[in-house]
Amino acid sequence: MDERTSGEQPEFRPYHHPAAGWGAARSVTEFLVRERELVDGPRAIMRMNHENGGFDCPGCAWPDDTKGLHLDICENGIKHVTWEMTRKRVGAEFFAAHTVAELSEWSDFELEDQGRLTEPLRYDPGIDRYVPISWPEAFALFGRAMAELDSPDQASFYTSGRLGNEATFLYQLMAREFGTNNLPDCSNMCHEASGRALQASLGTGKGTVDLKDWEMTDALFILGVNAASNAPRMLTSLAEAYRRGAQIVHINPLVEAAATRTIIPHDFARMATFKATRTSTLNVQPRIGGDMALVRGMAKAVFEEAEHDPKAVDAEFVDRHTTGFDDYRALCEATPWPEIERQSGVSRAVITAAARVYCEADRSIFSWCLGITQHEHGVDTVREIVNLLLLRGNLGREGAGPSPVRGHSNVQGNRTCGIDHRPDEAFLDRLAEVCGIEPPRAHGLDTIGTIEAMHRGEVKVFVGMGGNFALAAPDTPHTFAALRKCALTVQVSTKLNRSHLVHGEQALILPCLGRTEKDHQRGGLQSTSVEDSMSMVHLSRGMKRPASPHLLSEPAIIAGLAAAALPGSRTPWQRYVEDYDRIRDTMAQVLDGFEDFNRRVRLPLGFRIRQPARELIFHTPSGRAEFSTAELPDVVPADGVLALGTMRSHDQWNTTIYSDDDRYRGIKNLRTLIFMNAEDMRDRGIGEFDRVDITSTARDGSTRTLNRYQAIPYDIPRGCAAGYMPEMNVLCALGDYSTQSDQPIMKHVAVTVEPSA
Ligand SMILES: Nc1nc2c(c(=O)[nH]1)N[C@H]1C(S)=C(S)[C@@H](COP(=O)(O)OP(=O)(O)OC[C@H]3O[C@@H](n4cnc5c(=O)[nH]c(N)nc54)[C@H](O)[C@@H]3O)O[C@H]1N2
Ligand SMILES: Nc1nc2c(c(=O)[nH]1)N[C@H]1C(S)=C(S)[C@@H](COP(=O)(O)OP(=O)(O)OC[C@H]3O[C@@H](n4cnc5c(=O)[nH]c(N)nc54)[C@H](O)[C@@H]3O)O[C@H]1N2
Ligand SMILES: [Mo]
Repeated sequence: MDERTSGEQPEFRPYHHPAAGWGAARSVTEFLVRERELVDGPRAIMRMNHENGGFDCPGCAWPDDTKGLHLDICENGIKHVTWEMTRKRVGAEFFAAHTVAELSEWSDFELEDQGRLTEPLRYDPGIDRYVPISWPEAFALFGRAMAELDSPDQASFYTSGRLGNEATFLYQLMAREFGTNNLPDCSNMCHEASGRALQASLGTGKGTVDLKDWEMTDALFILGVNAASNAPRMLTSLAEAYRRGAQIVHINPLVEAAATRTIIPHDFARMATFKATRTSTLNVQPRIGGDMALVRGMAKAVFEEAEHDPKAVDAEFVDRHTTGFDDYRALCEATPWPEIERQSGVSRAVITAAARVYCEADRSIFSWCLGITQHEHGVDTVREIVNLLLLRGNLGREGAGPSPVRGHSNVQGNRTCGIDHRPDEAFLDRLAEVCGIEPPRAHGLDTIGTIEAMHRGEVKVFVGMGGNFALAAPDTPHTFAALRKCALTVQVSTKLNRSHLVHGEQALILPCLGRTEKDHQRGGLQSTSVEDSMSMVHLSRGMKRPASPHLLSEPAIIAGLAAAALPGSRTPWQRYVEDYDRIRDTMAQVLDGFEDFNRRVRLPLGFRIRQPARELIFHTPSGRAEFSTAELPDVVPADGVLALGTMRSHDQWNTTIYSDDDRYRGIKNLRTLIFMNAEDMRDRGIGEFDRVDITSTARDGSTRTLNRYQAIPYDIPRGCAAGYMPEMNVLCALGDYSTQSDQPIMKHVAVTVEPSA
């Protein structure tokens, strides 16, 4: 696959400038020029994330500024929107000119760089090419393949977190009416651990805070997120917090750009004078996987503090709202400091300093992303974070609580609206009653389960509603082989990607409208709704002419597929598509918190889904917030082994690579790299840019190797290493998923590194 060499020499020069600011402005301009979008790009960008009448930035799930700030945009959001709005097109002539075998040799960058897909395509095995097919024929082909299945569970329906709420609802309805809960989604690889932990601790799968809380908090603890690249609008909140005198503690094996200084994107005065604001008051660098021990240590320090200051623990809150406190205190007391230091990789002095910040703050927020979740013990770690919050009553009041940073712009909405392979009974009951279907009750397959079932020949039809399943999932060759065993693969996409080339016996590419584009249906111009990381639901309306007249909206594609697969269905598929208000009316009856959906979603900022835990109502077995008491896992790698975390560069969006640069980490023209501690390099006789072979060993003892990567000495704890997804998925064994969350362990891969022969 991809060793995209631009021909230019790789460079590494540690980055000392503030995040965002002029570097970001220059990068955006270069990008707009390359995508030939100088005219429409800026106009569209001004319409992004606006209350009333704009479209939701498809970039990330960070909430929109509520103060009507009319330039709440960021470098990566702009790149992401521009990527969708490119003028380049990939149509029938292109596919006539290239066989799939030939395209398989192209890099992922080259594939997406062909531009927007323009018409539905079917794979023709006789000529190994994709050829045009009409929409009705495409739907009929799908219907025939579905009719041939022996059981509904032989189909699996993947969602990437872009899909709007209305399409999401139709998609899960189609799957369940057909008879399966096989609804894998990208959050199986992302925040499954957060959802399960918060559900167990607080009886809600989501965070409880919103942006106003961020504005009021005294202390922010940011764990395992590279905000400057992946949630850049968080920089604004960090800079504002710093200016107001709040404490900001970053917990990350790498000191990422957001943990230093920033010039926030719309702060023109500061852009002009190059004045940066600090975005950190303390940086703590645990070893990879060391967060749970670190948080346990902070809790232990809080208990120690409580010996001379009884107010360190909020006894009244603990008493009234929680259960399991005594066991948790006993566990913290029984966990010795040397073990905490060894497992976290952080000294007692530093852990105590972080705990002091926590004790001195009246209100604290803990925010985290993949650095916490993509581990074997991700659920336990999130629960440990909640334990620490509960100790000081940091829940159910302003400026305090848990705040996971979600990934895709609507990944949280997907789950809310029914994408869940383990749906709860109450939801299914309501779906049955309102929609007149008999949904299956058995749990379905998630992402890993789907790949395993394809291998066994048990899943034969795969539908990818967005995303790039082939590259996003772990164990690349193994996942490819699984997809190739399918009878039919269907990809609903905006651009050409690897998942189109790694296909089943039959294959369809169904091109859809992007979020920036006008969606005309019989009932007029349609909007769709999305939910951000902080549970705000609001409308998004495209304003650009569609990339091609042959595109359909995602709801229309789902309705077409559903009608073909469900002959005799009484669901009014076409009526739903004519006017999305009708979908919303049904959703209002099925989904908790969506009452009066059509009216409330049209309020200027939309509406916030009620969060019971925020109001100290806990849908847990005990009816209280529950402390957890898990043992600390052993995360210290064996001698000679490194714990490798796979992550994103600054210039990529998951499987979409914009360039081979990673500005904030000082990298140019290189993705096939591994960041290592300088002493770990010296021990192995490896110098900067030296070629190395990286070998992972899976739990089952099998090994996987990437050859001729280049080593970069980096400020990362000994025993830890980092490199880029999706390339490094080759090293992640399919079987190595968390026993707690079923999430692939993408941040803690055991590897050995040696100089290439
Ligand atoms: N521009 C852009 N924005 C994006 C995306 C994108 O690809 N590009 N992707 C979106 C998606 S789907 C998601 S889920 C999010 C992902 O957002 P992030 O979670 O920021 O994603 P990663 O790049 O995987 O970075 C993981 C971070 O965790 C740190 N880390 C690794 N291991 C550990 C650990 O053991 N402990 C701690 N404390 N930290 C650790 C890494 O150093 C890194 O800073 O971003 C979303 N936003
Ligand atoms: N090793 C490793 N692997 C990882 C991760 C990691 O940290 N490490 N992170 C994981 C995470 S958090 C995630 S979320 C997954 C990402 O997994 P996915 O969501 O499956 O992948 P993306 O790269 O976001 O998908 C990009 C494709 O989506 C399509 N697309 C874009 N916009 C639209 C649209 O509006 N509609 C439709 N229908 N299609 C559209 C385009 O064709 C584009 O090629 O990757 C996971 N994989
Ligand atoms: Mo994600």
